[in-house]
Amino acid sequence: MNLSSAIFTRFDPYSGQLDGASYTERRLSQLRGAFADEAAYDAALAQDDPVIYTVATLEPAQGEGQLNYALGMLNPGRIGTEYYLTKGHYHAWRPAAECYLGLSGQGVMLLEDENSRESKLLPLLPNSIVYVPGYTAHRTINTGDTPLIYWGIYPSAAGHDYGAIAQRNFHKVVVAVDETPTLLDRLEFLNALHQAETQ
Ligand code: S6P
Ligand code: ZN
Repeated sequence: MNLSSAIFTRFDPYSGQLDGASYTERRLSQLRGAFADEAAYDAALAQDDPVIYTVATLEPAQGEGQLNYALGMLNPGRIGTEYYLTKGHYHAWRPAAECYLGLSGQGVMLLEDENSRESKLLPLLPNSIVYVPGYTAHRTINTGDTPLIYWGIYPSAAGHDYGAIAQRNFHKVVVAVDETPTLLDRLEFLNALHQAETQ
């Protein structure tokens, strides 16, 4: 077995720092198309290009039976009424499942089954685990006021397929309605936005 030195690692459950990890940073400008309200997206980006989330990844080993893991840090905020979110993806190796563990902050996970297109909205909170089955698109959403910090643990062969989401975004959106996180159909939400604009 060819293990790297990452067989024991320390992390900070409040900042998302993970010793020895490689970091991916996603700024607002890299999330075009992810948020439903394009006008709100353009207006926000004209003001600033903040870091929306970071992912600290450790790959102790590759190959059959191995696990990789990542510590996510998703900032609080909204574009229009839609909460800050991750791009979302399927695993390139579709059967690969994943465990998400909430560490700090308050959020939800949006799951969408590739075949049935059925959606599930699950809380992602400290001391809770969300099991993401294979063949399921998954997106993390921060519905709180503080950074949402969480683990994702997945087979090393899982990979990411972002293209499928870029082509066909999730069917549902999570937006603030009377300050309450609410799951709506994307099309209904967009129609309501359009109607409000033309009134
Ligand atoms: C990887 C796992 C997470 C995400 C992270 C960022 O399989 O699901 O580490 O990479 O939550 O999301 P995304 O959609 O930008 O990769
Ligand atoms: Zn994943």
